[in-house]
Amino acid sequence: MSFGTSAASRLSSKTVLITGASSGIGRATAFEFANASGGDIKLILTARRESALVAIKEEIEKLYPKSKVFPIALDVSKLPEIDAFVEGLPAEAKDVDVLVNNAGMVHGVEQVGAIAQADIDIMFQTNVFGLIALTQKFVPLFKERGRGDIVNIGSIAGREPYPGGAIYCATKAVVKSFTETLRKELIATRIRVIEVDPGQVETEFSVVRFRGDKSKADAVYAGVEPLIAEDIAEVIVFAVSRRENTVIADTLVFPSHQASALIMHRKL
Ligand code: NDP
Ligand code: 8X3
Repeated sequence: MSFGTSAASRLSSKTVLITGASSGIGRATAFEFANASGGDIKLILTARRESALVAIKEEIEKLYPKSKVFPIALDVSKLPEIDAFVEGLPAEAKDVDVLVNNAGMVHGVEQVGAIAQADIDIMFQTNVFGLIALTQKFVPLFKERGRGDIVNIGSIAGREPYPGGAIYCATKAVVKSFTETLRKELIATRIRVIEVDPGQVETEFSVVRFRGDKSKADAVYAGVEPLIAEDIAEVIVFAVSRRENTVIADTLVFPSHQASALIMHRKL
């Protein structure tokens, strides 16, 4: 999708850091920023799978020769790595304008009483502690420069918890609460705090939820047409490319068959 010249000029020369950029929404967001800026953009792409990031860099730089992509391995659940990552950013990409906190995951559908501690730990470490730690690093830098955008990817799950999602839903509720506090704390600045809450999007997310069981992951989408990662990428890039005084504070994005976390119209 093209947002025209205003969006392109607002994104021009920006440096955008995206976590969880190796697949799904993060990957699509990288391509969408490159497209909407007309290629005049620097992208720092992070995730654990560095080879996937390198492949995305090659693709984007080929499609948009003016763009510059920095693929950097980062496990956001490993908090000590976050300081080193921020301090080690390449000189030409140090001045980050936009932080997209997208990395996130769900493990399992067990109900309370049967949830493995390791699953609780990894969901909180990734979805909550990693997001908070990176945000803590960039808020002072954005304050010094007097501007910056923070985009946090929440979920319908953070608004409407459901059975079998106690931990994942709780992590996304934390994201919502943290994001709203941050927006209030930064009210006197030009730092924009944006939350995008997707409904059902077909990515690797469901495969991770079912621990690699593709048939269970696919069953989630039986009889429905879920969103694709690009739909959410367009919303993220739209929000960031608004006029500087405009904050798309919060969005909830469903596919048309979905009206809540569990209310779906299935054609079976
Ligand atoms: P994907 O599984 O396709 O992508 C998740 C991304 O997060 C991958 O790039 C993965 O990369 C990265 N990631 C996971 N764990 C870590 C970690 N410890 N450190 C760094 N990166 C990590 O799923 P989506 O694109 O769908 O998910 C993106 C975001 O959207 C998540 O926050 C998710 O909660 C949210 N969301 C998704 C919905 C959906 O239906 N798909 C709906 C609502 C919200 P790697 O494995 O290489 O580290
Ligand atoms: C992912 C959406 O409804 O599968 O955040 O939890 S849901």
